[in-house]
Amino acid sequence: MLSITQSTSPGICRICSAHCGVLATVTDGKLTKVTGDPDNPMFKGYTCAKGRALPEIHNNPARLLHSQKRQPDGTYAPVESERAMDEIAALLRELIDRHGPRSVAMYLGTNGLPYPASPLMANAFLRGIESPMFFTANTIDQPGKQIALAAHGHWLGGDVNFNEADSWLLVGTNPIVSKAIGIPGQNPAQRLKEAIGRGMKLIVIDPRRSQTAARAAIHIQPRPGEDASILAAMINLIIREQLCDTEFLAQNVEGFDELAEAVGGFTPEYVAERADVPASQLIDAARLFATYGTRRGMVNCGTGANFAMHGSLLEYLALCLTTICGRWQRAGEPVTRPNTLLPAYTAKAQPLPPYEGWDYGERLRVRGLTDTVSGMPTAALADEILLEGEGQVKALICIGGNPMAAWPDQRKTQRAMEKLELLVTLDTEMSLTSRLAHYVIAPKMQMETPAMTQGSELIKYYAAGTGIPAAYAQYAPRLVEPPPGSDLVEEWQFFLGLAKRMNLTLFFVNFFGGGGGRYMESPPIVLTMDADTDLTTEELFAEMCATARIPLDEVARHPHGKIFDVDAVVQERDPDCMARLDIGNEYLLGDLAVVLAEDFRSARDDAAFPYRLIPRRHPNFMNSSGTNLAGLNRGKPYNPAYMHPDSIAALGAQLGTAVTITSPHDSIPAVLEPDDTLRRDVIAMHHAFGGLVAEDAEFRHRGSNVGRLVPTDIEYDAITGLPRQGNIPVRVTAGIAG
Ligand SMILES: Nc1nc2c(c(=O)[nH]1)N[C@H]1C(S)=C(S)[C@@H](COP(=O)(O)OP(=O)(O)OC[C@H]3O[C@@H](n4cnc5c(=O)[nH]c(N)nc54)[C@H](O)[C@@H]3O)O[C@H]1N2
Ligand SMILES: Nc1nc2c(c(=O)[nH]1)N[C@H]1C(S)=C(S)[C@@H](COP(=O)(O)OP(=O)(O)OC[C@H]3O[C@@H](n4cnc5c(=O)[nH]c(N)nc54)[C@H](O)[C@@H]3O)O[C@H]1N2
Ligand code: SF4
Ligand SMILES: [Mo]
Repeated sequence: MLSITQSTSPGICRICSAHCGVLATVTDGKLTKVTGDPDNPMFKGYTCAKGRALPEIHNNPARLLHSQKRQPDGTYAPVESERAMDEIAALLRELIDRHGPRSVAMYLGTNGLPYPASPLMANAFLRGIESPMFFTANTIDQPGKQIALAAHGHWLGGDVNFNEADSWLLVGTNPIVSKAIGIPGQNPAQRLKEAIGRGMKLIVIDPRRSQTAARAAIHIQPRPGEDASILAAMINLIIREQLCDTEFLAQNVEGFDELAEAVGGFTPEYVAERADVPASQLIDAARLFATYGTRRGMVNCGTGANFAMHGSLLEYLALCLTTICGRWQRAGEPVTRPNTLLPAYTAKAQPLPPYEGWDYGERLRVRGLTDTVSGMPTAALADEILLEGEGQVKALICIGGNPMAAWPDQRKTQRAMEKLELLVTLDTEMSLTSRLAHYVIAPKMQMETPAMTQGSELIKYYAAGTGIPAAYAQYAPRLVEPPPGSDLVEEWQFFLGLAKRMNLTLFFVNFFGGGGGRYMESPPIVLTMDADTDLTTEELFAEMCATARIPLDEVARHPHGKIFDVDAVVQERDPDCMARLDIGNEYLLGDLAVVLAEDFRSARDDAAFPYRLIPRRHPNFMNSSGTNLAGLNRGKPYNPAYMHPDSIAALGAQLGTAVTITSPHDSIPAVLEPDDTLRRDVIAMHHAFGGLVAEDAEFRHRGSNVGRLVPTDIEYDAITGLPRQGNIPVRVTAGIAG
């Protein structure tokens, strides 16, 4: 008789930052089922399609079970991981000897998140070889968030709690799908339903009636790219109508007159024309946000709004709007995000003053860009690889990221990847980028490694409106063994392995604060690692949590996760505190003058590019991940070009028509799909699809690469280098250009 062993245990899905508590079933050593965990007090049984696909993700036939090495003929053959480390360490040593440490760069993508030790160890390794070239996906995401916080300062009392607020403003973000910001990511649809049931009024600014916008009390559906002018108009109106929190301003804020002056030109009528929305709606939104209810909420912006240029300004205006209305947690109120696996801290009703946010540290050789609080400008890394001369990048190590799918200017990116003397990816499959790599290191997957929620807590330092709004934590041990016969390494172990071979001493630093370490709530944990270091991931996690408010052992005693009874209340400000938040930053408000001077009419009426292409997230895919899984793609592995049905009809096209989408920079093939939630003058597409540059013909299987349409050196944020990845002017023509 066949004997079947089966067990079901609590685990954590870390595909996105929500970190849902799940139940994972392992049958005969294989992950066979993942469902929501009804006994998890935070998620109460919630998961999404991606989390439930974790078995398919782990057992994906395309998954790499051995690291791969490119052969002289361009094919790949398995290489033993220890051997790969020997060879890569030798190659790195040689490159550093020849070209200096700056020739080695690192890029950390979104799949650092599931493995909290991975980004820290990768960073320690790069510091160990003394290279400053550490890049992350953050600077092609919403780097303006950290720039704005540096210019504005932080409120040490922390965020207002969404779960208690009476109003909230969301700008170009769709948290019901993305779980990213504003509405707490822990079952956001349910959180919003509860809030609306309580009487909350949600305001959403989005050119698309997104899943979130559909539930809003006021949905402003503007032309894309007008968010800074809309926020400026709201601030202007709130100031003119004297709806500001004057007491809060008097005690805590400087720069009010500068802000009032800078927004003066943004009248409702002017912005109504620019944004193509009714002026009355802007007025209603401003009044509602400023006055409705007693427990009032905050403003959060997402990728949609951040990509349309002026991202740093936009994020700054969002903070200014929050601050003039006094929307921060006050003395005597509970702390919204009290830390659990992070150290306890004393929240105080006082500002942490602004700090240096950009124009320091390592200088890039292009576009005058520098290191910043949001990190090094990733959109310039391809240039750093292509540009010959002193300092040129010759080697790139990519951790859980996919430049060929996700970076702007795909053609340039491919030229750069092909030019590298050494490209190493740490990836679970032969991703687009891995297909150009010299070595692909095959890592363990989520359920094969221990898990904890510290990373999900940590993101609160990155932006207001993120992180877990409760003293919640969960720890889960390894739930399944890696597939039999496989040879897989955890990412952090790979870097330790390299360091040992290169005789490096590494300083692994876990810091708790914002501003890239400039703003610390508690001292960092520093671990020294060298040739004698012998650690398990479990031991490393224990070290990373050594200063936790709730000890990791205690958290582990509650396998379904627990909301701890933490009595954290915002304290009165220190009597000698003189710090102020700044809402008058000269540089960022200077960008508002640039917005005001824009010739929006010519841009709007440009017959050569009559549509604007905007981003949106796919519920079933995490950027480029998951598209090759039948359970997630449901027979549609590509990213359609969504257009309003009337606009499709006007083109004489229909569902499934193949078109060419052309920006001033480049063009891509795509498949049309009607979507009546869109404005008639926009096209929406998911990013991170498509093949390599020569594979356009496969667009019905691989989809289309939106980044192809985006130049990195024409329109970009002067501080972060973030190019215009949204609000892209395009035209659509039937048929595929040859
Ligand atoms: N045009 C346009 N461009 C954009 C965006 C947009 O909306 N429009 N969005 C931007 C944003 S917000 C971001 S964050 C970036 C994303 O940029 P990236 O992070 O570079 O891209 P991803 O597709 O998330 O890359 C994830 C990679 O991790 C691999 N992977 C999956 N699971 C694991 C694992 O368990 N371990 C490891 N080591 N690897 C794994 C996947 O196979 C994939 O290759 O793209 C940006 N680019
Ligand atoms: N399911 C899923 N979840 C994800 C991801 C994923 O790929 N899939 N990716 C993760 C990542 S890396 C990130 S950074 C977050 C992103 O999270 P979000 O920022 O919430 O991203 P989206 O869900 O695309 O929502 C962006 C919204 O902006 C709107 N928009 C587009 N252009 C404009 C504009 O010019 N102005 C305004 N006001 N709105 C505009 C779009 O219509 C869309 O509804 O999501 C994360 N979560
Ligand atoms: S919401 Fe995020 S963390 Fe939760 S199941 Fe889905 S992908 Fe996983
Ligand atoms: Mo992102």
